[in-house]
Amino acid sequence: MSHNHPHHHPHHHGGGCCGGHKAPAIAEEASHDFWSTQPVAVASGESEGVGAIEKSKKESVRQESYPLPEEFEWCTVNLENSDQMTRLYELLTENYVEDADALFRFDYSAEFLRWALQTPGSFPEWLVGVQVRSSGKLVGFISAIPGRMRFEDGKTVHVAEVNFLCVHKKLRSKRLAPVLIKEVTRRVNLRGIWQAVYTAGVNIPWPIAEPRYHHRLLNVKKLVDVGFASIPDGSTLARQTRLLKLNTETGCQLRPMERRHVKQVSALLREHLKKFKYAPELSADEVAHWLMPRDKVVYAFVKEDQATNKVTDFVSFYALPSSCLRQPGTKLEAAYMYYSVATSVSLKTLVEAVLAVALKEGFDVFNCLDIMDNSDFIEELKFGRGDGILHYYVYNYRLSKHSPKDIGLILL
Ligand code: MYA
Repeated sequence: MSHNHPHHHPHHHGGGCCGGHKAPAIAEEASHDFWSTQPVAVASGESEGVGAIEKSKKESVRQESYPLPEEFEWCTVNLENSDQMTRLYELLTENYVEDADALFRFDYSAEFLRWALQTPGSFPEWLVGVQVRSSGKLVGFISAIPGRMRFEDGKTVHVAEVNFLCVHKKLRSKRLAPVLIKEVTRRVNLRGIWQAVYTAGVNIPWPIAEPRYHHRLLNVKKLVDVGFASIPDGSTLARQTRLLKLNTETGCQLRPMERRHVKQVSALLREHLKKFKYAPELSADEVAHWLMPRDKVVYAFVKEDQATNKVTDFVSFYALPSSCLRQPGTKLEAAYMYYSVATSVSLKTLVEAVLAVALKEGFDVFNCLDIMDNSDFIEELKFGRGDGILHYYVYNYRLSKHSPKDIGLILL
């Protein structure tokens, strides 16, 4: 049952097929035919040279789409059209991010994709597809949604948040990804936006932070059965299960977030995000979009003061299952820590309480990155160090290298 792999298998979000740990040591010196032509750079000293790399130039944005190989054509994916939604769902469930050992592949649900991509102010033409001309089959995709970021120089910048870059397995290594990236850049520029943020498992020029995933095992037996975790040498399943038994009597009363909480939650979050050097600025509408509970997609809970009914704390997570590739039909149900703010109790207490909720809701594992204040609870609550590294990037803005603690943004 055990093998000499670290306790937890990697399963990193937003990553390429190889985790940072598997990338060759010379990765950063490798030549990058595409990335070496792009406005990406890290500032050398503390906030030295921080700011936009290329000036905006709306007149010189290309008006026509970039050319594709003859057999393909561009399309815009409309998630309200059930046929197009199905085609996107299938492309991603069959071809999106896998862990380094090819045991798991992300299985973002259709409802999740609607939540992630139909956001306040989003632009339909930013959901960019590549299809086969003769059959209409979707074989490539990249998405962007609008947002605002506050960077280390204190400036607030309109950005695109880029995600779900995917090329069908049969069409890999043909340089389609750079065309998708250039095309989404063009469409973003046409809306007058010149910066972007994105995360990936791959190490490309230049990550501004490299946090690591940590995993709190909830259903130990299942995680061992599917190969996500293994029993340490000399231990047993029963022993590990006992060791990882959750405290379900935290005394911390959480209740599902409702519409009426949005204003207070927004104020708490806005204040909290000021602590970080790289953080989103979220309007109340955006907070409602990102945090109002949606079954099997996003879960958010508030803690209210007993006497005044004021919201003092909130905690949230999103649901992202993965297909277990060696056990067709089996899904690994993973919860991912999302935005949370603790003021009346410790973050540890809040997370401990929400772990019990996640277990009750049927999640097998609860994941988080060591960003924001998460190192305050990672060890005490028995999260295990994963081997997935998530790289944070920014396009066309020079920033200095950040410690994971300075990161205040969570992309899906
Ligand atoms: S991260 C999730 C990425 N998706 C996956 O990992 C799913 C599984 N893999 C695939 O579908 C393919 O392997 C992909 C590459 C599509 C990833 N980010 O076409 P190629 C560079 C950026 O021959 P393929 C996410 O969604 C690579 O270094 N670049 O390769 C965030 C090389 O360039 P260079 C990447 O394997 C996306 C070139 O592509 C990534 O067939 C943020 C090779 O192209 C990657 N994850 O396809 C995108 N992987 O030679 C950037 C490979 O220079 C957004 N490459 O090294 C930038 C901002 C744009 C908006 C700007 C607005 C102002």
